[in-house]
Amino acid sequence: MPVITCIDDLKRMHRRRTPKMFFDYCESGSYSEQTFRDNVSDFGAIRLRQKVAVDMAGRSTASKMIGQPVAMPVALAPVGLTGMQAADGEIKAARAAEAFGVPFTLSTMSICSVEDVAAATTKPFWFQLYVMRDEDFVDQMLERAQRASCSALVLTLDLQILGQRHKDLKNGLSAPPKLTLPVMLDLATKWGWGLEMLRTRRRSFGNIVGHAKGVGDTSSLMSWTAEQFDPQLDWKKIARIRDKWGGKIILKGILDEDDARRAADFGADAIVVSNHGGRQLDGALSSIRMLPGIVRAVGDRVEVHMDGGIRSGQDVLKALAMGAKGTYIGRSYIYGLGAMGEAGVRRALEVIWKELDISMALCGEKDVKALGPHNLLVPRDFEGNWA
Ligand code: HOC
Repeated sequence: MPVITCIDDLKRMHRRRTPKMFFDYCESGSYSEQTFRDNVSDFGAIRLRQKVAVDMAGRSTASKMIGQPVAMPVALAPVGLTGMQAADGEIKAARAAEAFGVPFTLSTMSICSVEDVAAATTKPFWFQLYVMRDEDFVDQMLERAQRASCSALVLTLDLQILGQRHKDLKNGLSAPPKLTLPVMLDLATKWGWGLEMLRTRRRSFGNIVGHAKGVGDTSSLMSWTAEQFDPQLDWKKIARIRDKWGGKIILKGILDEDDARRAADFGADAIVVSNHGGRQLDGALSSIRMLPGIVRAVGDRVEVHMDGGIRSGQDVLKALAMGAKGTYIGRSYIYGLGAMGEAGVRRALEVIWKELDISMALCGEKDVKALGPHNLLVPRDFEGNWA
């Protein structure tokens, strides 16, 4: 077993172990992938301010996200097709998150259904929903998430239409994979993955099969979703969903200060500053670059979270110091899942937690809630040169 010291180690193992089409699904952005790359590289432009001779005993990363206690302010983001990275992937990720004490968010486009995950866990998780034209589907999903005792609804707003990811088209992404010659040659080297997949019955879209007639694989799902994502999404529709849900609601995909102010007026419990991991509007600025302006725009009127590009505890520290009250990791835990299943997700969380804890200490901070701009060195033009 190789020694795993950082998220990149898990990524290398994930690449070796998982079919190319699913690794690529995870490791891609839309079109030129500019925004996908910027999400990661812009974290590198921010530096941490080192402090010495400060009492570091009794540090704490514990905090709250939307009022719920978390071991560290890092949730597992909703990721489509997680159950294709490893058999029963959503269940494994949810269990790892539960054991660690951080929220798990189940995607509408998951392989394990909301009922599967509820049956395999003991604490409430969060459910992510797309706004679809088919109100019956939306309402049924809300009811299913309510029955599963999900403790927050994460409503994705930046996917009214699917951004094109070249790799998925070139690979013929499907779930389960269609057995073309290149796929079979690839699977021949990924037999551990294949054996696990043969042992589970969950190989298609658990939340959708049964509702969308004829939708059994990703190619059909692509057409179904292309028709279903609601191009006429507006705040009235968001309000309808909020009223039907009646619980905590997090609006995900905010990248603009006016939109953030609108979400605060709307009364969201939190917003997620996000460009969908660089998978939607290619050319949008990175989440971390947009975060400070959005935090200033909304003040304390709504809790601000962020996702996009977090690959280390240092990145988490930077986002929190820039004003986020919570962060999400997507690819960072998917690498772990693809590498080692549930143990890999746990490992990803441990790596990030340890990096966060040690970096906090070296910045002279004992409490994650006390992080702020005083911990950072940010280039003067970090925000301002993109007017
Ligand atoms: C085949 C799935 O959030 C993503 C997901 C949404 C995918 C919908 C179609 O891939 O970014």
